[in-house]
Amino acid sequence: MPTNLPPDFYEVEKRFRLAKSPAEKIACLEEMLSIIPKHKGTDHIRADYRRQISKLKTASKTQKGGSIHVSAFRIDQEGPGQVVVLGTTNVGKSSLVDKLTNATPEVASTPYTTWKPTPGMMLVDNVQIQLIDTPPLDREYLEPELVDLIRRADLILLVLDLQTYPDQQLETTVEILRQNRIIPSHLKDQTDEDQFVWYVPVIVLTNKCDDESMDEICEIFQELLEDEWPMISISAKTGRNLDKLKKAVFDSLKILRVYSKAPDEEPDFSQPVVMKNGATLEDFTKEIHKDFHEKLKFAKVWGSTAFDGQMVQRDYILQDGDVVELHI
Ligand SMILES: Nc1nc2c(ncn2[C@@H]2O[C@H](COP(=O)(O)OP(=O)(O)OP(=O)(O)O)[C@@H](O)[C@H]2O)c(=O)[nH]1
Ligand SMILES: [Mg+2]
Repeated sequence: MPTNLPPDFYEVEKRFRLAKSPAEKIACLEEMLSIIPKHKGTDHIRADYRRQISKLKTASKTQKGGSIHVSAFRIDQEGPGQVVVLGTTNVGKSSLVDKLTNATPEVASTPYTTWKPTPGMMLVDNVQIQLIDTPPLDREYLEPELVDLIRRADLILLVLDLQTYPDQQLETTVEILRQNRIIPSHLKDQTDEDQFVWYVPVIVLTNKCDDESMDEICEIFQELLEDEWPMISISAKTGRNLDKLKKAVFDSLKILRVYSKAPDEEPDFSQPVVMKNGATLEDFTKEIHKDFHEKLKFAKVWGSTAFDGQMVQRDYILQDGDVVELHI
């Protein structure tokens, strides 16, 4: 990447990295193309942006053309993972997604309200995590595409209504999942079937634990399960323990945040690059731009396992909160 780029280029580039839709991405790339100085040194970058624009345009045309059926159950991952909110009817799945994300799924006291999944983004500190509200799990019928969605998920939030036989709901839900060869990953050791099954991490949420008066029932329920399940009691209605839930989701996805900075500048802590635990500096350069990946000379890191400004190699394992300055 040329070093003499105007500051507004970096602003647009940041927006591009955060852009969700193809249209937004195309708009940012076109803006970057108009800002970037036109000379020999930038030829390959400009060509790269043009290629990306035409790819995105072709992809969106194919979708608009109507020749491809886009199912409501096919939800592209946004952010570092897909978290599926599951449970039997009326337990408060839609209420939870409504409370925690920018989505507004329908909530109603009557059963079987939700009939298609609705994704929304939940802000945890400075990271947007995708939650998906789903139709109720039912012994009678389970949409095959919902099964696929669950199998692909990075985490299941299994919602129970604490006020209506939560033990039966848990049993029903786990049985339905098992019938579809989906096993909570913490039960892996107790499972004989190790072929053709999908292990997905699960956190049980005992919902409708609106205030202290519900704590006793919740504790009894927890004891009943002998701490076998990762469990948090929450209230989608009053917001109880939702911060605890957000932290548990973040931890479960096993992710870390890295901040890039230019020499002699402060990092922007509102714009992390989110990576999987165990990611290296090499992986980080790929996220930023292929030029950094190919031409990296050295990098300086500020963070918990590096002393301030320490020079590190490509195999350096990044830590949550690291600030990285790349030099090419
Ligand atoms: N008291 C209390 N009621 C809640 C809470 N969360 C949801 N509800 C109520 O429970 C009912 C069902 O809520 P929904 O969010 O529609 O439940 P759902 O699980 O999405 O239901 P389906 O779409 O049918 O599967 C509504 O009347 C909500 O107001 C909660 O934390 N406390
Ligand atoms: Mg619903």
